[in-house]
Amino acid sequence: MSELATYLPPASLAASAHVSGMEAYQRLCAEAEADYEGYWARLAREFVEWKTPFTQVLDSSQAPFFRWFADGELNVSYNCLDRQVAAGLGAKTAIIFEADDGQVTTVSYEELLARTCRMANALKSLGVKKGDRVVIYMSMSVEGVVAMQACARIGATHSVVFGGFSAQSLRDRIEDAGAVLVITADEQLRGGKQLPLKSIVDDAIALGGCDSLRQVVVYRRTGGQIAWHADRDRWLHELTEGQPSTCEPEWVGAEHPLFLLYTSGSTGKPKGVQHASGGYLLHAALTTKWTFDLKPDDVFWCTADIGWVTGHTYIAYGPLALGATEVVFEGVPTYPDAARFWKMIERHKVSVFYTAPTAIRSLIKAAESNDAVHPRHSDLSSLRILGSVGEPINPAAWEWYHQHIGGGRCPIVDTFWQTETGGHMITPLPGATPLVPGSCTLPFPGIQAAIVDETGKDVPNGQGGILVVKKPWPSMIRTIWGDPERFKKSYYPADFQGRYYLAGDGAIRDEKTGYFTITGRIDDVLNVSGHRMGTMEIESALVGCTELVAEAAVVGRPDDTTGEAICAFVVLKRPRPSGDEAKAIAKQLRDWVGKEIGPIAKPKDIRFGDNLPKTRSGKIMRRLLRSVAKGEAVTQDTSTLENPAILEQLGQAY
Ligand code: 6R9
Repeated sequence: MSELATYLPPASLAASAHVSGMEAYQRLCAEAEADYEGYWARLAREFVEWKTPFTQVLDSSQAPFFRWFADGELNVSYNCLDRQVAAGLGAKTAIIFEADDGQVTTVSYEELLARTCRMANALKSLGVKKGDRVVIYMSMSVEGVVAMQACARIGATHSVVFGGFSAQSLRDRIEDAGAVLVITADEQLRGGKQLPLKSIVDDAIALGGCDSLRQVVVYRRTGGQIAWHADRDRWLHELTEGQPSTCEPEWVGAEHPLFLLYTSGSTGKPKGVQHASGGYLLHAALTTKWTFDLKPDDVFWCTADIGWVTGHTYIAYGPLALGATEVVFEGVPTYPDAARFWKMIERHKVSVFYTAPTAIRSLIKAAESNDAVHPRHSDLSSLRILGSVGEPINPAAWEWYHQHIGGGRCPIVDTFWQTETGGHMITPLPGATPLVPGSCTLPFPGIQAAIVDETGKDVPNGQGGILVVKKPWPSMIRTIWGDPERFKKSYYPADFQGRYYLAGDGAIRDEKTGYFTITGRIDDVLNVSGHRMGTMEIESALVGCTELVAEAAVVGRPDDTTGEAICAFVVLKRPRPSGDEAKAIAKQLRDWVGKEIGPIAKPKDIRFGDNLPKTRSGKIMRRLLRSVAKGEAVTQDTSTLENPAILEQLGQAY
């Protein structure tokens, strides 16, 4: 890695950056090193407005259930909205919303505050109280952000469920969270298509088990036909009509759960990652400011969906906590054509653009096969900083992004972080860090990232190992909702005597620079287009198709566009199919998984076998399946394999 080109921050950007030059970065790291709690306390006072100032900083008395600023009181929505209005930013544009069909609306801070208050009052009128859980199942919209802010305002804990998840997945999350209310929309618009939302909520409830749920609030987006259950369904516009545009914020303790967000783990059902209010808000605001060097005149655009953590921290909270102007986009990057992003950057004069490698890779492909959608036809001169998140960005995609989108002048911040970490953990700072394509470079100041071996011992640079964080940080996961034991086992395992946070990724540091490169998950979690998917989840969905499937194993294989692709090996309850029959069954199973989990979990490849490769003790040999999935010759030792002939069969196409 050290022999690869490094890109220095442009001098003009470095000169005026919030963190200007490597010495400034190192000073911050040294400050945290010298007085860890003092460092975070200083920033917490600078970035968060407290109703009641905290006197405690880090409380480790119940480790690994760490608490930050616990006796402080605040309101997150107050910090994002009222604070800006009070500072004279009421008329400033908070959100530039571009709809799927290209229609643009802007919302000022004043208006966003009024809409948040009306929705907060509406929720209160339905009896929603502090601590209640509210599921938000909406697509990208101003209302989605308002719903999150309104929950924060009244102290309700939101749990946003990505609009692409199925009724079954939604049901599981409503049940696990014990949600009292779901906020949804009649339908969503994506790529010119009207797709269902409310009917999926109906299906989720019909599956049973949502006993805690009292009401469903529906935002009218398309006006499409939907079924109505007068006893529980309420239109959002009817509820908010006539509600006062002010609402006293509910002051909560810093540890009050701001949100739950379900994410895939290596085993079992998705886990409800619980985040607190104070520490989370601090890191959201702090990282938005330093990592993106955000200034008052910037137009920030994070292309993530609010259904993922990136949309929480870098759409719903971070930019608003700084009084920034941000773009919120309803649609998809390929509609009406694959120049949509570039045209939007030009239209809205976006200066900081944050997206995922999978989007970049698919837009490179599109631009290479159709010149009309190439970014050079758009004026991208407003851009100053680019960002990447969700998965490793391969150097070729990095270089293209740098040259064709950034015009060779914009630093790319490759931000490594997770749902559990709340915000950036390892990332360049654009006015300080020399960049190496493919490396997320160095820890954010104050974050004690390290690489260790299986016993928790530090490994030297140049030698790969397990990525850990040695000290707790303010925006870290607090627990897994309803399952503290699983929290401990997943993140503070006994292997490291419960001392270190285990990220679940492997990493390596460069021998000379000490730069981090993430080498991928070390558990059974796949990363498909930046979305986390547990292989076990997909396997259990497949074997849940009891009419057809006897056994299934799921592995990932590298994919040029999506990073990893899902490959499923299936043993049917009928003889192994071939030709058209195999194709038809594969489609049926893909649709089944789409229905069980959501379209993002549909396996790209499905192979059929009379059996799976197993050891004599009956364990599925996944490492062999990974080779078969890649289409490479199996070179590993197969001596423990009970039925070697099966590998050839599983490798066959149909
Ligand atoms: C923010 C987010 C987390 C997992 C993480 C890692 C992968 C995220 C990355 C990256 C390499 C980066 N990941 N950012 N890998 N470089 N810059 O994506 O959260 O959905 O929880 O996924 O994504 O494997 O462990 P989440």
